[in-house]
Amino acid sequence: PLDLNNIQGDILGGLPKRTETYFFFDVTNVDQFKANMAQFIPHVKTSAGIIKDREAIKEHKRQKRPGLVPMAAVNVSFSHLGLQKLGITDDLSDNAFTTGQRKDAEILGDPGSKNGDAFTPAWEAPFLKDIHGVIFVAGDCHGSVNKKLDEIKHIFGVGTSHASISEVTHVRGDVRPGDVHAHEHFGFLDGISNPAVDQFDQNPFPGQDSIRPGFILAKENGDSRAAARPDWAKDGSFLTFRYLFQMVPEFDDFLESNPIVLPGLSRKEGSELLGARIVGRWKSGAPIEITPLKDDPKLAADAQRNNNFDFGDSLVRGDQTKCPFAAHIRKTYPRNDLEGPPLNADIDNRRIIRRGIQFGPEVTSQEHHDKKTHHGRGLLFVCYSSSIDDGFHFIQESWANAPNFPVNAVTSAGPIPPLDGVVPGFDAIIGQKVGGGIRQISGTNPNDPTTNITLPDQDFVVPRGGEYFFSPSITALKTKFAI
Ligand code: N7H
Repeated sequence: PLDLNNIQGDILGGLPKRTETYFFFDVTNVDQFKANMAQFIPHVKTSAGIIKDREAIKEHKRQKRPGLVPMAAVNVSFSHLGLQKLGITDDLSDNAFTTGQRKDAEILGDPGSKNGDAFTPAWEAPFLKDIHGVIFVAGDCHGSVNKKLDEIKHIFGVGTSHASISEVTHVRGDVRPGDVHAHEHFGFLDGISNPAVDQFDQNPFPGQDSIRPGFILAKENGDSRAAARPDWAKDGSFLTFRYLFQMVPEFDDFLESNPIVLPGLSRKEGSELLGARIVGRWKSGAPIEITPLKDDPKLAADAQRNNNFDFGDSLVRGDQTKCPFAAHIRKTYPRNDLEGPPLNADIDNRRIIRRGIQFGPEVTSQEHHDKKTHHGRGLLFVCYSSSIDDGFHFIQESWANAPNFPVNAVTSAGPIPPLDGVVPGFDAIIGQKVGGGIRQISGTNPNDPTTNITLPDQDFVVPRGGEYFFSPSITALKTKFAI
């Protein structure tokens, strides 16, 4: 069985949160840092601790107590530069991690500028600097989180002459207010589909495929790179952080200006349908593969049904009537497009566990009126996997950014022949136009799956920073990162 006391809590379980602060730091005094770590490690919330927290939250609800359970949970993660700084030279066997995200940004398709061979992404200044690690604190309210973060900063002497780390920057995420608290800024319910991890998630929901723990945790069953990795990497996981800004008024304007025209649909319903076909789910969370023409909030709220679908053998038939190939959830987890005949591919190594949180204010009436973003908002995207090369990096480069995917997927019998006239196009949510090609998606109109729609030049999601990290086990923290 997995040792849940040894695994950081955000990986399996997820830190319960209404707000979360990511504190990015550099190590400035290695010996002092390792000494401070001994005091810090007891603060790190484990996956076993998360199970207890969940029970406390359930009990609080059962007793109908007012408000939220006060809590603040801490995790820590290190970049490749951070490991180097600490004198940890073992190869964790992941190219993206070793390269670092700033250098990987060109391949990811992030906007930026080139000077000779050197590419500089158009990111916020702090993320262009070296970052050694990130300490993040999640909790029920700003008060709880700030208090905990102050305690942690105190341990490392931040801001004093005996400091062992210095702040590079910090960013705060907050779930959205009121009814939309579980929805991201475009308005869609998030956090519905994550893989179930064997030995942790005991009762997966229908359609929530289980994967072996080694696809998320290093050196566990399923980790194809296990042999190449040092012993201390066991039960750690790679954390991908992306600072993603969302152009919400522009996205809304695009939907409003391009409603899908179908008999019986009002213009507003046509716009909602376009949004649903771009994402693959209605704003409620209901999957369009099950309910293609009309939202179904009851289905959306039913965990037994809201993930229980796949895209069938539609690839063989070239069918995107119910859900476009380019829909965000189909691009990022193509289910039976690859797992079904004729490919029968195993894509468990492409699964990621997502743990994001929103940042920034609600859209103001001024922005709505101007159809233009004036205030930064979006998603602090975080995901875990036992390989960034196979997980986030691959999904972004080879699926979301690739107009032909999944039509050009290669089978053991060779590539699938192009479907008649169908080039699926980019993932309109996160796909980036590498090389400046025209951004199109097909299949937005259920009545005419081959019609293309051209997306505006301005991406709806704009990356403004990020880094790749490794979240070590508690044993590794004690033996490699502390004295
Ligand atoms: Fe996505 N969105 O609001 O449109 N995502 N995502 N994502 N995403 C998902 O199923 C969104 C991003 C995945 O198993 C939902 O829980 C936005 C990145 C994967 O069926 C919604 C941003 C990557 C899934 C969104 C963003 C992914 C998924 C449906 C950026 C990885 C699960 C809710 C601002 C490269 C697919 C749900 C499955 C679901 C949105 C980013 C990947 C609504 C706005 C960078 C694997």
